Amino acid sequence: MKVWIGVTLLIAVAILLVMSQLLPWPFHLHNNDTVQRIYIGSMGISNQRFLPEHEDPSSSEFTQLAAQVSQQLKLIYFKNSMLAKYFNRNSVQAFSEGDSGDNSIVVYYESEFDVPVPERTTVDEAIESLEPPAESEWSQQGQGLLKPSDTLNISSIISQVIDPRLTRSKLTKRKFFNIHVRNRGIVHSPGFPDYPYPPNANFQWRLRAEPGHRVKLDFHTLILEDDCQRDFIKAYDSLAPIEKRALTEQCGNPQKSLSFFSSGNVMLLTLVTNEKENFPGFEASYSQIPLAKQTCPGMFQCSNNKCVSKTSQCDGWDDCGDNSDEINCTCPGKFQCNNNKCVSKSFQCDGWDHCGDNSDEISCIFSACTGMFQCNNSRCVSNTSQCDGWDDCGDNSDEINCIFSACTGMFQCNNSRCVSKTSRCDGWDDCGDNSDEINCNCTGMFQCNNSRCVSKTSQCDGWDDCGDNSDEINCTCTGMFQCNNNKCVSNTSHCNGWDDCGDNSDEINCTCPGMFQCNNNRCVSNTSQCDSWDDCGDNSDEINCTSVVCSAFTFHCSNGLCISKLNPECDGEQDCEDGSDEANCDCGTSLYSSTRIVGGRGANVGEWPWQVSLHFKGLGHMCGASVLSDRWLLTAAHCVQDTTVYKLSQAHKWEAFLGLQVQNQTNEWTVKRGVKQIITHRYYNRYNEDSDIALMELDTRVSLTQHIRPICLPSTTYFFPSGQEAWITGWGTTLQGGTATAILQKAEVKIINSWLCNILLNYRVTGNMLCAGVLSGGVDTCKGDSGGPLSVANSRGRFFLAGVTSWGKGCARIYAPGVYTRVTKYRSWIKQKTGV
Ligand code: 4AZ
Repeated sequence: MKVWIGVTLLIAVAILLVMSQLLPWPFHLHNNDTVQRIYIGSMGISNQRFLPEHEDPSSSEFTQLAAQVSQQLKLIYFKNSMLAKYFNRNSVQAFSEGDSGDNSIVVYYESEFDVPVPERTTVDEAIESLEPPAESEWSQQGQGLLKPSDTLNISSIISQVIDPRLTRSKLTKRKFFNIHVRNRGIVHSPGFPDYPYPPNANFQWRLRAEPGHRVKLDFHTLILEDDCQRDFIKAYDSLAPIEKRALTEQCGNPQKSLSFFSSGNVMLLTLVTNEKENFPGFEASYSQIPLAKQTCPGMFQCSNNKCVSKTSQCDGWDDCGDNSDEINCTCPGKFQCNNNKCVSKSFQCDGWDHCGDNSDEISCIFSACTGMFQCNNSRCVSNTSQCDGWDDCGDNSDEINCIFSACTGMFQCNNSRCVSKTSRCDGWDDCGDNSDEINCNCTGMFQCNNSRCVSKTSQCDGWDDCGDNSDEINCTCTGMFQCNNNKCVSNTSHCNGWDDCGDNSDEINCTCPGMFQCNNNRCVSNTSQCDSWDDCGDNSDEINCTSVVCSAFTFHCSNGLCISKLNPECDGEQDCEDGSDEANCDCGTSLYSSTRIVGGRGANVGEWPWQVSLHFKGLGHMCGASVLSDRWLLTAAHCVQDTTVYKLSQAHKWEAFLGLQVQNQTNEWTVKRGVKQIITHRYYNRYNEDSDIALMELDTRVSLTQHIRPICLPSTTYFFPSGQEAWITGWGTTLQGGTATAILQKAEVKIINSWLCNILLNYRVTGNMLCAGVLSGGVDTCKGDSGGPLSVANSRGRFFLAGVTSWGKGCARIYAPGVYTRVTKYRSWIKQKTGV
């Protein structure tokens, strides 16, 4: 075992060496053994008055005072032999009014040191424990360096090593904004809401309220990358990014409302981004509020004036909600975590996260675990933990390189774990390394490559019964056509224009000698081209025709002429001579049209601005709808049919919530409206759900914003091909028979061929319906989603309303796609009733 510990240590040292070359510049190694370390601090000065000129770094007042501060800081450092040895330079960043009356000022500065690697912690500690020198000390210390008149009365000092993410060498865009918070105003990330924020940026907004006031910052929108190590915003109760003064750090798309208060009259907001994936960013409003008088007797008063128990201070939890109970903390005799919690020093580097932010487990230098096994992550675990089949270390390092021991009465896995003998060859990886699933026998059955046993008839039936497709490889199809997925289909299926294989392999490499080959590979007569009939079934014989007769497959320009281009509307190119294909295109875009968000089922704020939640008074959310204009919504007719108990057809009983993301969480951008009238399609058939479409007119118009925007309506001839990706959204149930969700959900589905869908749904799909879903099941709309949109993006990323969520055979079942009202069929009706 010693050999292994030795090797592990060697590897660890090698990794550390390699890592040191990759670390951001403040920690870059200098002449082999020193690192540059940057400390950021603030200092209260009680014998200097803050002047408006001190805001301007180019003013003589700024430079003069900055020089004095640098000089005096240097003297403070020089009192400590270690700091004196490694000090490099100071630079003053900003000044603000002091707390203690007119004649005081606060200075914010950076100090740079070149520190030998082993001394980093000692220098960090020395910097963090700096105390303001007594006035009398200057006369001895200064010794001619400072004239008495130059001496600054330092009342407080706070300084700390800078967050390394703020000094990444790639942060090429560094910008400061000075904002006076006298009147309410807006601060937003560059480009918001039209463009994503820039990469590799370090933007700092310095917010200054009038003396005797606090700064209040309220976020309306915050949509950043999910990983805070990459992109984040951070607000500080200071004008400099001092960790101990951090009010909050945020990334991703937090759902809660975010409001922050400073304790004094300044606040710093920073946005730091890396080179990868840029998101819409943030928008926040700032204002100033007068400092409140003491109102929390016997308790701690938060900056937002909330009263919390005194024990809440510096306990590592944000009890105030604005983190003001967790700033300015010190931990005498203890280890101070990055979140300011104080934990015992013995918890440092013990392999467990006592801080809650893991800051007690980073920057650890490996030490020995006497009499115990040392994990690769430095944790010490009992020697018996080694090779017992369980990951006691947390990084599995106690379970690698094991020499096997016996598992009495059980099966021993290759990773040494013992599992029940019945785990062998049961098709499940009980060992965790699949060793219980190899070398299996399946008597009378087919043995899959993953060792599962399946019926012999499962072989070559076109379905992956094994789970690893091994029952579908090496198949031969005698007298039939063999698909790429090894399914056998009739020879006549080859090149018949239909995807009989399921993977379309019967429809590729087709030729049509002497005939016209359609895009779906079907062969049609040459005379079928441009005859205004869709002979191909995918209209490909009717596109790119020079002279076109108006038909069901052409776009009708407003001047009466027709063009054959498929879906020409709002594609950014003028196709009609009169430009009518590009008119009325202020629709179908969202905050997300320039960035693509993948993963996660919860929708982001502003991602589906046409989504509406329809509440029936007393019952809450019942159905979805789509915004068509500032006055009209489109929903499903079945949502507004009277039941024996509820008069759902009565307009005044409905409330429409626009710009909503989380049910019952309204905010500045959500709008609630009553409904003036409901127009149900007169051919709505409650027995087969044909014409399941209804319009709702709002009682008053809404303002269209980035959170409330119409979706584009497709023209009568707009074509949504099978296989095209579409998005379903809604607050409906996430399980059949389950409850509705609070957060708006989104999922990607595909348009399903109507002919196939009709077969799957027992011939109940009419021409006024459109199917969409995932044939393998698991993704679908369900109860409560009805009336909501089926949104499809065009070539320019602009969303068109392909369908209105209508019905289905249960929800999310295999081979049972959802059914949507086909909006193209109702385009003229919508125009006639609403003018939209
Ligand atoms: C419903 O009950 C419902 N899977 C809506 C859509 C679907 C099924 C049911 C489609 O409102």
